[in-house]
Amino acid sequence: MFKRPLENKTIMEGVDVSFECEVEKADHVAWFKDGDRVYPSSRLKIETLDNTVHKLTILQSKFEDEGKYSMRISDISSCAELDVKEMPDAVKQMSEYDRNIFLEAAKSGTAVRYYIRVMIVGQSGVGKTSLLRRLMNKDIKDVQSTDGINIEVKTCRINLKTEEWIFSSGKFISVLDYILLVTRKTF
Ligand SMILES: Nc1nc2c(ncn2[C@@H]2O[C@H](COP(=O)(O)OP(=O)(O)OP(=O)(O)O)[C@@H](O)[C@H]2O)c(=O)[nH]1
Ligand SMILES: [Mg+2]
Repeated sequence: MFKRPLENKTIMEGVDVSFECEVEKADHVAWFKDGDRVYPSSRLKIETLDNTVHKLTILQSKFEDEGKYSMRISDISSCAELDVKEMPDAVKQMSEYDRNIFLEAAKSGTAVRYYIRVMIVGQSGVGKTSLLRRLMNKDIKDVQSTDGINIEVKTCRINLKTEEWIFSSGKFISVLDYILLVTRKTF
C-alpha cells in the first residue's frame, strides 16, 4: 500500500522537478515514462530515502519530458502526469546569468520581489545626487549639477534581517528586487 502516492506536477521548462511517493515497506522499485522503463542519467536522478520514500528527479526539464510517470513496487503502482510549460518571453530574454538566478529561485519557489521607490527632493546644490550615489556605493568625485530630474533604476538585494541594501558588483545582482531611486532638482 502507498502511504503517499505520486502527485501530478506542472512546471516551467528549465526548472528541476521531482516525483515522490512513500510506501509501507522497502522493496525494489522501477520507474516508467509513458510505459517505458527509465534509468538514471545525467538529467534523471532516481533515489530511495529512508528505504520507503522513492523519488525521481528530472533536472532542467524540457518539453519532451512531459508525459505520464509511474513507479511500480512489489505488486502496486502509482502514476502522475508531468506538464511542462513554456518559459515566459521575459525570462527567455534575460541574460544567461540573470536567467540562471531566476531558475534557481524558481526551484525553491520562495523568491519574494519588493519594489521600493525613493525620492530625494531638496534645494539646489544640497547634495541630493551625492546622497543617491553614496546609497549605490558609487564614487561622488565627478558629481555635476543635475539638469532637471534624474531617474535611476537599480537592482539590488536586500538583507531583510540587517536591512542592508546590497548593490551590484557582479554576483550580488538579483533579478528579483528592484529599486527605483529618483533625484529631483528644485529651482
Ligand atoms: N562637504 C560636503 N560636500 C558635499 C556633500 N555631499 C555633496 N557635497 C558637494 O556638494 C555639491 C553639490 O552636490 P550634488 O550632489 O551635486 O547636489 P545636488 O543637490 O544634486 O545638486 P543639484 O543637482 O544641482 O540640485 C558638490 O560639489 C558635492 O561634492 C557632503 O556630504 N559634504
Ligand atoms: Mg543633483
